[in-house]
Amino acid sequence: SVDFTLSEDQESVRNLARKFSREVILPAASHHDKTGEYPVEIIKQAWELGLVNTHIPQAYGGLGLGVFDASLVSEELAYGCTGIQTAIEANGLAEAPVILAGNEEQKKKYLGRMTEEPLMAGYCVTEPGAGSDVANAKTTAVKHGDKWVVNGQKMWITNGGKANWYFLLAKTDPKANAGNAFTGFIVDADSPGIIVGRKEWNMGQRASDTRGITFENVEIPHENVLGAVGKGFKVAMGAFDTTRPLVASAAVGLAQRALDEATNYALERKTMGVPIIQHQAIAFMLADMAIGIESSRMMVWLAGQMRDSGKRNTYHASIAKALASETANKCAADAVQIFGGNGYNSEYPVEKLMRDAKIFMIYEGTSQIQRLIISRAIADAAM
Ligand code: CO8
Ligand code: FAD
Repeated sequence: SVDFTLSEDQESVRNLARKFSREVILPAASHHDKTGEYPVEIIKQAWELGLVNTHIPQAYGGLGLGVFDASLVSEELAYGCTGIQTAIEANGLAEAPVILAGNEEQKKKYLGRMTEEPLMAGYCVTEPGAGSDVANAKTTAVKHGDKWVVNGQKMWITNGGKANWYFLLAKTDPKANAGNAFTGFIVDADSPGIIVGRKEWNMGQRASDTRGITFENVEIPHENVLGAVGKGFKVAMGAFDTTRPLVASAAVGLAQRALDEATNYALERKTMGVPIIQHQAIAFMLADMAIGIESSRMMVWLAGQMRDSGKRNTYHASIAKALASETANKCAADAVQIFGGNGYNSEYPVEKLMRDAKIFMIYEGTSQIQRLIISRAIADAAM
């Protein structure tokens, strides 16, 4: 049977996130966008409410929310500001490989501390020369006794300058195929040899901290290997099955915000003697936004529900991610259109939405990479 009615617990966590987002995140969004200041106080407050690290299992002090429930939270947080939401959810991305592949000690140590203190974490996979093509990443880890020595460069790391620890993907067998060449590690951010780059000044989501990280002879104890040596690629990819639906839900939150802003504006603004919402050209743009939002949210819920029930959801996660991110871009661009000249100006909220939306088609796998994954699944199913 299929039932989309939310339980009382789900309603209550969604309402908590909604209230926090509208009362705390949304009013501060413009400031953090203009200054690029990292939203430390907001993240602390969100952490106290249990809205950060939502996936950490109860055994390690977290709420242990599934992807479906977490998507209700991330959509709401994103409604207020996707820059702030990304900073928060990047913790979830760093934690996902630990939840998937970590042993008891690693989970206690690294997940446990996230629920004891408002700390941040980062996921270090992308490099200056390899983003979509993860298999081409060059950072190496070489074993010396009971330590691994890491050299290389990571790029575009969210929470790069704020993290207490990183998930790191490094090549441990350069001659093997992708599935056997990489190992996942947990790295303490204060390890000697880690050089954190400058904060990148991006088109949007400026509250989020994105940096390059250089590893120069960084020593990692063997006990920080995540899962089996050589099997890190699947650990890194497996995390996306959790996080791509959540990135998609954040895009839905942004799209919903664009629709709400555009609707309110269209009811107020008058031309040719009537509110512009009475021009069908405008009203139909709102209708198209709703079509995109409702269908994207359903795909997020499906991909999340599949993950939570233990089904392989890679194909559905990619559909949700591509659909929601492209919907967000269309909705934000149409909201700017509906606002006319005001839409192009930073005194109004929608130009920020348009700048913030673009990254959803790039990070966590570009729209082209989602189509690669989807089309490979189609071909596999047909064979
Ligand atoms: N689960 C388990 N195993 C997997 C998965 C998966 N989802 N996907 C692939 N594998 C396995 C394959 O089965 C294969 O195994 P085997 O060797 O045993 O057959 C092995 O991994 C290699 O897979 P492929 O042959 O498919 O590898 P390819 O190199 O051909 O292609 C992709 C892989 C799909 C192109 C992959 O490299 C990819 O997804 N690229 C995009 C990378 C990406 O998404 N990067 C995002 C970085 S993080 C980020 O952007 C964070 C943004 C901020 C977020 C904040 C909010 C969350
Ligand atoms: P490329 O891979 O060089 O792609 C360039 C273009 O070619 C794209 O349009 C792409 O879609 C297309 N393309 C590439 N390969 C194919 C193909 N096979 N078929 C068709 N088209 C193709 N990474 C992390 O590891 N951790 C993070 O926390 C993180 N946060 C990020 C935050 C921000 C703000 C940004 C900008 C990036 C972040 N990333 C992070 C990196 C992000 O995941 C990559 O930028 C993204 O995966 C694309 O990789 P790339 O930039 O190397 O582009």
